[in-house]
Amino acid sequence: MPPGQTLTEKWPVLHYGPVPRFDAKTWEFRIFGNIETPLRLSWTEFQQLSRQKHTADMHCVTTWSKLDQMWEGVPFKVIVDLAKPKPDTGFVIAHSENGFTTNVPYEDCLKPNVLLATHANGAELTADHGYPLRLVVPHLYAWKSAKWLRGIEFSIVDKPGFWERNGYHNRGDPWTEERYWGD
Ligand SMILES: Nc1nc2c(c(=O)[nH]1)N[C@H]1C(S)=C(S)[C@@H](COP(=O)(O)O)O[C@H]1N2
Ligand SMILES: [Mo]
Repeated sequence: MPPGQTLTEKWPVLHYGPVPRFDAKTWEFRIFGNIETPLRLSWTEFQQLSRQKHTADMHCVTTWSKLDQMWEGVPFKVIVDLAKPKPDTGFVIAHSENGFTTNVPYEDCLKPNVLLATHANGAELTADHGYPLRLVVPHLYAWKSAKWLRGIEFSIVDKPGFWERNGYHNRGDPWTEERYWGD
């Protein structure tokens, strides 16, 4: 366990704001920014992308950790191969419903267990946990694992997101307790 974390058996729900409704007819996924191939995918198209399963622990900055989450979804690498980010790409900005964003260094997104997940522990994500799609960056605090994901932006410059502008650390490594701004 990372320092200062406490094990939880149940899976807490944590986010700011309301749980959005999903409509497969109007949902689209945008891949944009500093890339060769901007794309918009419908829900049907998104579901045809290749998939993987990864088991990983989940660490929330409020000190709970949930071990051995089994995630299933589209590896971040699949998005990179479609998008073809330009060599000066430094950051990834995850865009979710209701304007929520979070920023992740590009190289953190290239770790093999970073997923755009549709399933957790063998079942479709529930609405509370991000249905139909969430980012999972297991080696950073869970606020980087944006629920209700609607797009991925590749950027040269960093763009701190919702929690990062509200006091959370810009990167959020649980092993070195990068919890809050100034840590
Ligand atoms: N869209 C969105 N995603 C979000 C958040 C949020 O406020 N909005 N909160 C984050 C935080 S702080 C945590 S700890 C995890 C919690 O995920 P869970 O509710 O599935 O446990 O979601 C993250 N993803
Ligand atoms: Mo969190």
